[in-house]
Amino acid sequence: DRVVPKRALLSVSDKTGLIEAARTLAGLGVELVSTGGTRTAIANAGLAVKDISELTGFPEMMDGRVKTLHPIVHGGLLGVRDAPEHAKAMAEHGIGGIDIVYVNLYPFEQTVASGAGYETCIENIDIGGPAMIRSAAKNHGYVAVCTELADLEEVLAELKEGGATTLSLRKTLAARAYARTAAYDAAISSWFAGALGETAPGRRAFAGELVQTMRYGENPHQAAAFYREANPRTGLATARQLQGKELSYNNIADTDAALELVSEFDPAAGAAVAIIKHANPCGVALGSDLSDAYRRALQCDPVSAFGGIVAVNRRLDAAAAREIVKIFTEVVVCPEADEDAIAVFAKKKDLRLLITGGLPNPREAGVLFKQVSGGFLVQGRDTAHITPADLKIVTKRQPTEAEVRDMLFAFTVAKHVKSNAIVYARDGQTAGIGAGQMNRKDSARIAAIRAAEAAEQAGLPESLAKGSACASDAFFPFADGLLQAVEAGATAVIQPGGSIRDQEVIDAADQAGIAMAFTGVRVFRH
Ligand code: 93A
Repeated sequence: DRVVPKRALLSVSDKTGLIEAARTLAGLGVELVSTGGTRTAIANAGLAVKDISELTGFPEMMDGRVKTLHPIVHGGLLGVRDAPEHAKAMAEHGIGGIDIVYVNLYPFEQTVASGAGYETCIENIDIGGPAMIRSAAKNHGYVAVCTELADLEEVLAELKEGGATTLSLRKTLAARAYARTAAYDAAISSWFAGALGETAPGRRAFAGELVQTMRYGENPHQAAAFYREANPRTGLATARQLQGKELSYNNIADTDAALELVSEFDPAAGAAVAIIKHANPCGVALGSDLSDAYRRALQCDPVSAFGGIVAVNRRLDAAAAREIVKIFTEVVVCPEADEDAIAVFAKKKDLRLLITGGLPNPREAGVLFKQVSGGFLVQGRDTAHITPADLKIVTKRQPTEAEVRDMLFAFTVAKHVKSNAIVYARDGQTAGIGAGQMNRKDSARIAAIRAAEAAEQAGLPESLAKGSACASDAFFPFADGLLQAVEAGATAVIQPGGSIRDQEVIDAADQAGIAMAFTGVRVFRH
């Protein structure tokens, strides 16, 4: 299972770290073979390196389109050393085995991202590179294939330790290699689809570039990875992590939920903070500034906020940072941050700080995927946005202006709460959130309990839901859920409407003397 490498083929566009790695390989007695530019770089560093043309007997030709596409190269990569027939063919045709391959591809993705024209993009489609990667990966029984510097460094570490590569590492590298070539081809096909004006959502399904493989997924026994789309919208995929451990699968999912929620609130209109736990918000608030918004968001459910994820909709300042670090927080995500805010977090080594460079646009069209057994569902993003003009007041009592503001705020939050969702909100602050229950009445009841407990914890005389607006993500099928909201202290209700028992629910609202608005739009989230 151990292979003592004699020859390595290096052919890289990104030459970062190349020389040092080449020097280590040479020092370990491995012969170096390279293509034009890579060979020149290595030779200029004073290392012995063979030109691929010396091996193939052919010059690089056609503007480099054909450099490594030759049986001498692919025979050396694919030959099964222990198979007598293969060994015979190798000997007969003068094919020497290649034991290590380090190839990173023409930068197609970067070329597209730079806005390059059609011809330039086409010229940056690497053919020989992926072919070598795929050959080497197939023959991982003998060949170690590296598609990025970190891979080669793992190989070098094994060589330094035991003078050979192990089968287990070669297998891991092969899996990574095919992930890389798959992502590369996906980027090409996705770019083509765009260039041809095709917008079928399925086209983008596999257009992912591997960002990170994780130690595990939702649970420790599940493998996981994070992929970035070829041209990602601003958000999690564009985030830069300034500190803290690597993000886990759940961290990424929750951070995304936090960011998508907070981006609903226009930063020009006010500061907003969302605290997320297990994919649901446990507190969301607007405020005079981010510190104020954070304190108000925290007040809704300080118990759940512990170990939560905080997203803000504005440039993060030091005062808000000082508020946030008062309790344990897993991740803070913001569009931008002041230097002194960053300095506050630096003292909390475990906290991950992410800066996205902007907010995702909640109105931007896009697609969502959900896997089902043997297939996947595709749907458009939920870009629903309700304004005062969309509201149909169905009760005798008209809502006050403040109630309308709270209704819209609560409904916006409800859009980001797992169904069945009930959200009580008052003065731009969530008072109680009921998420993920199988019936709406239970969600209303849980939200009411939260609002009462939050008041108790804050030493307030009455439930935070007193005088609140209550949002429901879908219609109330019966009056019971609405009555529950009334009992909790809501004076206004916002819901899609559309139940066959709407009239029953409207009558109950009139009887309770509250105001109710229909949105005509449902915001389920499962
Ligand atoms: O144009 S190619 O598709 N044809 C080839 O035969 C070939 N072989 C290696 N591109 C090819 N490569 C790529 O050249 C490698 O994947 C690498 O990205 C690049 C390295 O070229 P150089 O060593 O001249 O800088």
